[in-house]
Amino acid sequence: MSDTNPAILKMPSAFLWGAATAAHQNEGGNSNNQWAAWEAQPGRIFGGGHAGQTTGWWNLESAAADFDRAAELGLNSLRLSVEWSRIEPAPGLFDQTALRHYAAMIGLLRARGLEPMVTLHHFTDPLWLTELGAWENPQVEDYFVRFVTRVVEALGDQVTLWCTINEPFVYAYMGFLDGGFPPGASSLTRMIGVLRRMLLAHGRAYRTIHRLQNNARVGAVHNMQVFLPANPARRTDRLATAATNQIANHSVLAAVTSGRLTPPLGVGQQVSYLMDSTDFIGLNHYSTSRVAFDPRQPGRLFTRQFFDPDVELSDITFNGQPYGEINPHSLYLALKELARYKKPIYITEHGLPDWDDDARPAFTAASLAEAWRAAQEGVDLRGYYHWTLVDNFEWAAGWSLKFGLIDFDPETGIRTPKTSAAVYSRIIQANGVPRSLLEKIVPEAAARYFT
Ligand code: IFM
Repeated sequence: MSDTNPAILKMPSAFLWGAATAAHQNEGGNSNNQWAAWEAQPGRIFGGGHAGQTTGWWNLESAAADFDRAAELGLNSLRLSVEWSRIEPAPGLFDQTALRHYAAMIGLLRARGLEPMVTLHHFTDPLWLTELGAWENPQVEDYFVRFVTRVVEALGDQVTLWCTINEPFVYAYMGFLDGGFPPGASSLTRMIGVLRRMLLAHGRAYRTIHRLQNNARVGAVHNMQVFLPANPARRTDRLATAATNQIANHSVLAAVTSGRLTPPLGVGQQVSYLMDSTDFIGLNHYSTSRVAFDPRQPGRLFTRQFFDPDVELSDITFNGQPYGEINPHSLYLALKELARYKKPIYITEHGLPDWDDDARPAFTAASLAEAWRAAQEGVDLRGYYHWTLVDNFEWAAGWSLKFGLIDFDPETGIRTPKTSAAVYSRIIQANGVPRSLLEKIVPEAAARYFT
C-alpha cells in the first residue's frame, strides 16, 4: 500500500489521542451505587474483588498525579465519567460539592492540555434508582434528563465533548440476559426493554445537552463487535452473522441515526427525538467473533459464536473464556462497518487485557496502523482513546485483568509504566505510527503498509 509520507502512517490533524476511564473503575469509595452492592454479594466478582479504593481518583492529588503521567506520555485528551450516585445521592437531591469536585478534576485535565471527554453514564446507577427499578422504570428517562441537565450546567464551561450512555447494549445484555452484571437477570424481554429505554434516554439527553450548550458535541457510545461467518461459503452462517450483526450492532446505531427502532427493538417505528441524535459515533471495540448457524441453539437464535482458533487469544476472563481475539485487523473492519452512518468517529475505547504486557505493544501499533488504513479509505476518524490509562477494577473480572498502559498494584498503589505506554507515546509524538516502530515490533504488519 502506498503512503504520502513513507516514514509515518499519519493520522488527520487535530487528532485526539487519549485514554478512556470510568468513575467506578477509577475513583474509589463509591458505595452508593448498584455495583458496590453487587460486589458485596459473595461469588459475584472473580476472585472476590471489590472496586474498593481502586486508583483513588476521588482524591484530587492522586488524580492529578495520573493526569501528569498521561500528559507526560503526550496524550491530549482523557475520557472519564461522572458518578450519578455522588452527584444525586438521593432522588432530586443534588450535591453541589460533588459537582464542584468534578469541575476541579476537569480543571486539572485542562491545566495539563488534556481535552476532557465526559461520559454521563458508565454502567453504574444510584441505589435509589435501582430501588425504583432503574432502567425498567419508564420514569428513568426523566430522571436521567434531570441529572444530565445539572451536570451540563455545572461542567459545560469546561466540557464540550459528551458521551451520553456508555455501551447500552452491554449494560442490557450483561445485566438482563447473560446475568454476569447486576441485576443478574436472564430474560430477553427485559433486556430488550432496558436497551430500548436507554436509547430513548440517550435521545432525550442529546436534545437536552444541545439546548443547554451551543457548541456541544454529543455522541452515543457503542461496543461494536465485528461478526464474521464461521464458514463464509455457507449461506446459513452468513445469514446467522447478518442477524447477529443487526441485533448487536445495527439496531443501536440505526436508532441513534435514523431514529428507527429495528429488530429486536421494534419493527421500524420512528422516534423523532432519536433521529440524528449523535454528532459522532463513539466506537468501543475489542474483538471479532465468528458466527455459525446452529439448529441446536434456539435460545441463542440458532447461532454459535466463537473466537477463531487460528488467531492468538487474549487473557482469560471471569467466564473462563478468553476476553477476545488479539486481532488488529478487527479495528479496520469495525471502522469500515460504521462508515455507512456518515458520522465522525471517535474510537472511545480500544485495548487488550494482557497481564504481562507482552502482546499489547504490537497489538496497539498494528491496530492503529489498521485505523490509519480505514481513515485513508475515507472513514472520518477524529480520535483514539486507549482503554485504559492505569490498570483498574474490571467489573465482574475484578482485578484479574489488566488493561492499563501503566501497571497498578491495588495492594500498594504503585504505578509502573509498561512498554505499551512507551509505544503509545511514540505514536502520539509522531501523530501516527512510525515506520521504524512498526518494522521493529510488528515487522509482518510493516510489510503491508510500506513497500
Ligand atoms: O472496562 C470496560 C469498560 O468499562 C467498558 N468497555 C470495556 C472495558 C473493558 O472490558
